[in-house]
Amino acid sequence: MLDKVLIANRGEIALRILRACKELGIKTVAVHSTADQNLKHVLLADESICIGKASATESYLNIPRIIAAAEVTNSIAIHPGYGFLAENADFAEAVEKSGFIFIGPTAETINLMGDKVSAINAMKKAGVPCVPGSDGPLTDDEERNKAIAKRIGYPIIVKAAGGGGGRGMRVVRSEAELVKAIQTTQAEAGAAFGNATVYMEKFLENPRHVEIQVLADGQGNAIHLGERDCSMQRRHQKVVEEAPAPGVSEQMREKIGDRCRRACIELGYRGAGTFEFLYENGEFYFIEMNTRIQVEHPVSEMITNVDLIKEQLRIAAGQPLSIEQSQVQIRGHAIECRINAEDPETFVPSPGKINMFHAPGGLGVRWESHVYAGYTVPPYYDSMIGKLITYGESRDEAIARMRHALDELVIDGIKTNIPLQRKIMADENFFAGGTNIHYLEKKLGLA
Ligand code: MV4
Repeated sequence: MLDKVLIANRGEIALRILRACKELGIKTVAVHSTADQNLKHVLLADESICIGKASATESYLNIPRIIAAAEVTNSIAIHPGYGFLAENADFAEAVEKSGFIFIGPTAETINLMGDKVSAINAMKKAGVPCVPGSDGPLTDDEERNKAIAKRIGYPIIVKAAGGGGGRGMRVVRSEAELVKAIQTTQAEAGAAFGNATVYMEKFLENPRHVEIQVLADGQGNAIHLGERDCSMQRRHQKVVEEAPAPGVSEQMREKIGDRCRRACIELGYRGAGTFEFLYENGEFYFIEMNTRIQVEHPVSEMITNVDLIKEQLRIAAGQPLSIEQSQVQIRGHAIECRINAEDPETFVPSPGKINMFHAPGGLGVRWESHVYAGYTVPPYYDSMIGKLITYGESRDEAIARMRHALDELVIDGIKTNIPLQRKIMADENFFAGGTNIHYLEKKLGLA
């Protein structure tokens, strides 16, 4: 096993990684900004190092500082968590060139998936179903672009190859708008991502966001752990996630999961990964692959009993996967509510000191958070301060547990989105299951 792991992240995911390391007998190094010396995982780690000022660019995004911290602590490997440097190929490369293990895929794989055009091409080749599209970058040939759009059929969407996660996209509903839309998206993409490459897809009007979790050891073994439905979102920020996705049958799951599993083997993928799909009328359409552990990984853990972080650590240590596909059993249902320090109506961040704090509990209730009574939520980072996950034998049971767990959870002194989560858990359409990516914004009167 790895002797010592440096955790290059903060908040709940840093604590989650620390717990997995402790279970495996791995020593831990916490790196933190000047604003984060009182983070729970910093206090619990074997060693901790301040790597810079509060601003993320000076600390959690500062590659030389993080590598220097790994050097002075004799760390073996670096876990990037999610966000920050998790999908930065230059970081993965710098880590490996400095003689440490990057807990994730190779820099080459991160680059391949970071360019959405090359990711789609690789997936198409590997037999993963994709959205009908341009199958490559658009050129400056206006007639060619019009012909592609005509073949796909309007409405289409123009997307930046360097974008992803909702940045750099434009919907086009008729040929009259096409040329200008491509030019504008190219200009924006060049400015935002330093890459003006754009491509085209059929625009799906009312899809759900369903993603497949995979694990691969880079030694020829890969498994899928079923799907998650992440359609309950606002402005590309997920609010509620669940697994399995309502209405996805075991046969559909096995079919799409096997495609993802085989693609991992064909690509030589290593680590945890997520295949993002749009799901409409019973069909899956690949859009992007995430090469990191994701915020919502616990719902997959709850229905499979596989510890995804421990598997990441084992894979990084060069061990083969501890389970094969036939041992992955999906059982029950799990729901995750993201808990944010923000105004539940305006979504304005609400940092500050937590006075009273009570964690929920009981059978099938999991609280993933670094916060405690007396903790001050700093204003410099993401407003997510915890994740409440419930498990049940059925979806109804998971929802019932979430309702009472939200009632038990007390975070006093700052504003949180707990009232919004209670509203969602009381929503009849959420209860019915299968709402699409536009549902929450419509419910809130924002779309
Ligand atoms: C789409 C789409 C409809 N059709 N692609 C937004 C985030 C990025 N990952 C891809 N996105 C979308 N791509 C086609 N061909 C609609 C979206 C989309 C979306 C996707 C997932 C979750 C939330 C979303 C919100 C708005 C739009």
